[in-house]
This record gives sequence, C-alpha cells and structure tokens, in this order.
Amino acid sequence: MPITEPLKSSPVITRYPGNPILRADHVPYGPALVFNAGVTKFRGRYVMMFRNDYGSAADRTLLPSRTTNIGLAYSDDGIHWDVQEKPCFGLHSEEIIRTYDPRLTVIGDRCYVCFAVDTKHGVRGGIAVTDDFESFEVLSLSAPDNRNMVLFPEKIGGKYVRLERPFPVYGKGGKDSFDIWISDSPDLKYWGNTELLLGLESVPFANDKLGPAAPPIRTPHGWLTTFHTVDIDPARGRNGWEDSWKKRYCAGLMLLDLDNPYKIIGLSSEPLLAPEADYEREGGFRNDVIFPGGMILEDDGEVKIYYGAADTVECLAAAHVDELVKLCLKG
Ligand code: BMA
Repeated sequence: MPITEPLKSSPVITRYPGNPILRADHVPYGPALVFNAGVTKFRGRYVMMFRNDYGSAADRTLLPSRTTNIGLAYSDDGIHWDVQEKPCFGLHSEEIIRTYDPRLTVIGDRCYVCFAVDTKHGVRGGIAVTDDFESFEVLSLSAPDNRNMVLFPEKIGGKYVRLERPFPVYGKGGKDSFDIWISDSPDLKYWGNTELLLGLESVPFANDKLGPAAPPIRTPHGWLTTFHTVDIDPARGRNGWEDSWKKRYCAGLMLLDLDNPYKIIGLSSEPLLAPEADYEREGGFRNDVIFPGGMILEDDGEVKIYYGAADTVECLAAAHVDELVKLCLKG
C-alpha cells in the first residue's frame, strides 16, 4: 500500500543552511555526483569518504550506475572540506564491478570502513581497516546479497557488532521487502549470531525496505542509530535523470540497549528526516532520497548527521542528542 500521509522531518533536527556541504564541482577529478559519504572524527580531524559516480543527465547513454569511485576529504570543523586530489579506495578485479557507500567507524585507534561491492555474482558487504586512508586491509566480504553494513564503535560483551541488510528476494516471494539484521564477531572476519533487528512492518512510514544508515553512537541511554527507510508508490513517474523513479528514502531513528544491542529500546514512529529541501527534491539523479552515512556526537551534545541527498550531493543536519533520544523513547 502506498504511504498516503505527507512525510515531514522532525522539528528537533535542523538542516545546515549552507547545504550541500559537498558537491561534484568541489571534486577535482570530475564526477557527476558526490553523495552517500561516511564521516567520522579520526586523530584530531574530521574525515569523509564519499561516493562519486560518473555520468550525465544530458547524455542518457551515460547515466551513472556502474562507474563509481570513493573520494576522500578532511575538515577541521566538519562543515568545510578539503577534498584530496585522488580517489582513495575501491576494490578492482575481473569479478568486481564497483565499490560504494562507505561508512566509517573508529574502534580504538584505527578506522574501519564498511562498504558495498557489486560483483558479477551478487552484492557483497565488505569491511576494511586503515590508519592513513592510503592503504586499506580488507578484513571480510559477506556472501551475497548483503550491504549497508555499519560497525558499532566498541566491542560489546567482548564481541564486535554490526548492523546489516541482506536482501532475501527469493524468500520474500521475488519482491523488495527488506529488514535490518544484526550480527557479532570475535575478530571482524567471521560473523555469526545473526538475528532480525527491525522488520519493515515496524516502521509506519516505509513499505519497501529498510537499511542501516550511519554507524551508531553511544549515549548514556542506549546506542542511537539512524536507518534509511524506503516507500514506493507505483503511481510515481519520472523524478530524476532516469525514465522512472518510484521510491522515496527517509531517515528513521532508533535506540538500542547498551549491553545488548540486539534489543530495541526506542523507535521513532515518524521520520527524523524526510525529503523537503530543494536539493533533496529537485534536479538530482534520483530525487526524494535521504541517505545518512555519518553521525558524530560533539562534546556539547550536538549530533551532526551527514547524508546524501537525491543521490547527487552531500548534506549536513544537526540535533541535540537529548532530543534525539527523547524522540526514540516517545515512540
Ligand atoms: C540504494 C543504494 C544507495 C542509493 C539508493 C537510492 O539501493 O544504491 O546507494 O542512494 O539506493 O538510489
């Protein structure tokens, strides 16, 4: 059933007035789109790994789809970015088509990157580690189809924990209907204890699929984490560069138990962010898409949320951590 209610962003969150904070023309190697970044604070500065796709709205034979790099930018304030000269990461082989949608988590003194990999035999979720954003060691690649992985920033009960989103098409009768799952690992290589965390039916503003968004942050009340939600309406038509785009992506928010993140202790029944701003709704490759990939808790309680908008630009919004927790607990 299409979602007929208008979807609005929560009043607790404010978009940065200078959005977008990163666009294709900020990047020296000429991509068409810059979006879906992972962002964290690492060794005293903000670091962003962003997705950049090549292509053109004008030349329809060049629609972006399979031509993706991952670029790198640094910042002292989390708002203004110094984009590095070259893309920094991507797996390359006969089998691999592209690497995309990075998410960054600092654990101890190392930075871990979760990413999606399209291969000739399905979509895999990968985890790599880096100390300098120049060399990366790949620690694990999942079985297909799985992606949208995010790591918790510390071990819980002696184990690493990740959220993930497999897409069991066959088991769901051949249609999209995807949920968020959770697994743990002793070493970030071998993953198990996999359980369903959040089913699509629990989110009133989604009817198609969910996926983890930015990696969780610790609060005294629980692990706070965003997720993306998708609703589809077959009546929607052209809404971007492609002939047809029927989906809308919003951001949702939930709170997980600190000692047992397999347990949801709060879930907002309304979107945290729904597409409303021009740069989220118009002129993009795929309009009406909000795709958070980074969340940073500042010392004063401000939470910065970084998100890709319309699969075209990277944006920032902020809220106070207490307000976000309240939103989850209110239900
Ligand atoms: C998802 C992913 C994201 C993208 C979104 C909207 O399936 O491919 O990278 O932002 O679709 O196109």
